[in-house]
Amino acid sequence: MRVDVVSLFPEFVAQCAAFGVVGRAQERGLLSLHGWNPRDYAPGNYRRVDDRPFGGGPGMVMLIDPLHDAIEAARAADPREAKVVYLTPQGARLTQAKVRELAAHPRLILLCGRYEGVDERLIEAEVDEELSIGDYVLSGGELAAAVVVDAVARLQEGALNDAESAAQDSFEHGLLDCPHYTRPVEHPLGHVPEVLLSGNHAEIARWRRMESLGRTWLRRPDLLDEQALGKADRALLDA
Ligand code: 6GU
Repeated sequence: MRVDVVSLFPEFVAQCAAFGVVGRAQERGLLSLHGWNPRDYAPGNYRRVDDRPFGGGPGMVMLIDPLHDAIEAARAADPREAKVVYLTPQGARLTQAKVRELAAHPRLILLCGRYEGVDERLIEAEVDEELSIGDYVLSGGELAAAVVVDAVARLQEGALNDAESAAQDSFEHGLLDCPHYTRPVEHPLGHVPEVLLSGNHAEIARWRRMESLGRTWLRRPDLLDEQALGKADRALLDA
């Protein structure tokens, strides 16, 4: 898929995507990332991209035209239709379900705001969806855009190795992951649960599922909706 990032700091998002699974996805041609700086579309020697808010108040608001021209330049760079996503704390919360939906688009344009925000008319005219990555305030949308890029890149077919795909599967069940252990079996900090050394794959699967359910119950009970608990879980709990 192709992702265009419209930002005053497009290199920042590119750096976040340069390593690990996401960097490899780019090398494999599964993700192409492009940056567009609204400052390059701002006129005059000052290359102004923001101005004071009408009605008064603190901070600055990003101007319509430099953002508009940057978005249109990004659109024109590829004939496929792009979904335009504005990263803002006012957006709907990003979930793994939303990530799966975004990852299926051939193109995304991620719009990052700075300052107090973006002129509302630009959002109304150009933006398809507003997304937030959580209930806290960041200085700009760049970190959130990097989060979206990472999450959609790893879902591209061929981005993950077998081992990584397996780990992905367990989270896709909507529960928290189980604990993991590796060598040595005995360590001053403790030893590895016996069941994991038993070679009994059915028992190991049951233990892992129980740990996932228990952790989710304790840490994130909000995730334990009707859908997450299937017949297999009832069977586990009854056993
Ligand atoms: Cl998408 N942007 C900003 N500036 N802050 C955030 C956010 C986005 N999501 C959570 N906090």
